[in-house]
Amino acid sequence: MNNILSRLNTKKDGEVEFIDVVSEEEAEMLLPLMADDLDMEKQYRQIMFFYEAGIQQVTAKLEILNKEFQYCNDRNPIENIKSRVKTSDSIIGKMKKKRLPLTISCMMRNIYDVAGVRVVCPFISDVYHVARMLMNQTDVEVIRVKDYIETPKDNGYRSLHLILMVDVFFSDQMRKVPIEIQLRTIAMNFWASTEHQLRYKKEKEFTQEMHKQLKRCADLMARADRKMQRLAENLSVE
Ligand code: 0O2
Repeated sequence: MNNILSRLNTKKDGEVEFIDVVSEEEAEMLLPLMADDLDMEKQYRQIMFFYEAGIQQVTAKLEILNKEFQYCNDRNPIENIKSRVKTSDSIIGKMKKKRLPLTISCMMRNIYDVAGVRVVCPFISDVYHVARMLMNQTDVEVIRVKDYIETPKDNGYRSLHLILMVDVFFSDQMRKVPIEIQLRTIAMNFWASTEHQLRYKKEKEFTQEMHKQLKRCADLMARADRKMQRLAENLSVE
């Protein structure tokens, strides 16, 4: 059995060392864009290119929606867009946690957030408006919606998560690329970004009290969002 990811040796600085090559059979099945005899490093780059192309496609769609809204409403429903391709370390960590075999085919079938786009909007209504506009496009297939705004996580995390399959046209074929889109307000993003930094301070113990305080901060952010939403509605800027 080919085990590509387990043969990627990630060095301390996050760089990936490539040790082996994938079989012709697996390359053909999973990566139809590739020539047969590419070495491991090129194969890994090809896969990441596939996801990056998906990110570019979604980002372009979002930018068009943002501009169109701007022309009609004199304001932007998107504050900023950030994207990333998951590091090999992070992919391997997630697959190990899910007890999945460390193969590329398994990664492609089970890990939907290799390509991720984060969209930050001013108001809650913008989050849902942008999500609806995106999901209604004919070359986009909605695989999963997790609404952590309607139902926040226990720790207070709020965001709207979509998994979309996006059609991307390459020189000789169309491929469906899975992308995770996280949409949230500026306040939700402030909380999530700072909470992430605190949680990853590994030298310090994350106590129950800290957990409680963070939950309170999340609730404060949510209250601010609701107030801003009401103001937007009163001023008819939604
Ligand atoms: P990173 O570095 O952001 O990529 P799945 O197997 O994907 O269905 P999972 O991973 O539980 O299950 O998916 P979920 O809950 O829909 O979303 C996971 C991602 O949401 C995380 O990615 C974070 O980006 C974000 N997220 C979820 N919960 C929290 C939270 O409590 N705080 C913060 N700051 N972000 C959160 P990763 O994979 O953890 O990492």
